[in-house]
Amino acid sequence: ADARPRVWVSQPLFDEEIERLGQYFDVQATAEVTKYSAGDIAARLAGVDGALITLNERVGAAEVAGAGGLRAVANVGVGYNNLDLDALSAAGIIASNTPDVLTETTADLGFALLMAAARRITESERWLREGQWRQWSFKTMLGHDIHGSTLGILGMGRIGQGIARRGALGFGMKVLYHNRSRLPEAVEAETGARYVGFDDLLAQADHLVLVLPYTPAAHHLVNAAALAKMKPSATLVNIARGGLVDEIALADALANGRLAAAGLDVYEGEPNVRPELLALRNVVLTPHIGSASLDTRRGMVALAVDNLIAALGQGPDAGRPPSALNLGQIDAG
Ligand code: 8YV
Repeated sequence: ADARPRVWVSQPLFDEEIERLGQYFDVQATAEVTKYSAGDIAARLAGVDGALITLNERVGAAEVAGAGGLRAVANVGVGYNNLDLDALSAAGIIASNTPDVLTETTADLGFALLMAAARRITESERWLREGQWRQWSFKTMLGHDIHGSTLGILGMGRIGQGIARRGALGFGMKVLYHNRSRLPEAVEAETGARYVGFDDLLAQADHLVLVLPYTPAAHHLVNAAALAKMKPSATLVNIARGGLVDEIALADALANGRLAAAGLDVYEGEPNVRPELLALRNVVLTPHIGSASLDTRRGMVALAVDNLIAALGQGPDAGRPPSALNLGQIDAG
């Protein structure tokens, strides 16, 4: 019998990182992309000391109730709305995520969606491929400018700040942001962003990017009332979580000329995308690829592995605090 701590890895990741885990742990790897029920997750967690999971696996009170030996859950991803931190803390389980390593890659995708939506790039390509480009015309695919326009950022964490820099420094945009709290003046100066209230952000933005964490309080923050405050010429980009947007209201605004375009990487019912959105030409849809560059995905898994090694007190990282979300909240017991 192997006396080393046991670790479950919920999805196929990178082989070299599984091997690295294998230096310290008895690893239960997963060979195929797998969809788990809550019961499946509970059963897997019941037999291990640690778990490396993705946004697809929800871990809360029910999933850890029978997992007496579980001490650490490492989430591969910066967003952790799939974790019930209170339940994990109460059970003495260290939760960690992968901030920083994905910041610039995700900010890049936010900008790519903004540009594709405002300049109608995917719509143009589809039109061309459909053989509709029979004659050049002066009014073909007129979009809205990015340079010199006003960029609104809702949620000014690391990724929001990366988008602000791109807008201010690269495209000469006026950058406004709204956030739970105002940033220090030095950060505002360095990112070129100015703080405004939520309604002012909606009203003034030519392009609005959502980069805030999803919490129940933020559910459908961008609803019909919020969309009505935006300029009809505006674009909306969501690279955060689908639940932030009322997708029916968004599809309605896009279909009826109350919003020019949208770029979405995340959806309420992932991986299912609403037919109302699929039917629209003025929305760019990507399958949750914000952090999906090869280097960044490698970096995320490496950090999650480091976090697990540290949290379970193994190897050279023993004693290093993992990028933990709830260390201070755990009752030692
Ligand atoms: C990941 C993400 O693909 O980091 C996040 O919050 O949404 C993405 O980068 C996902 O979390 C993988 O688990």
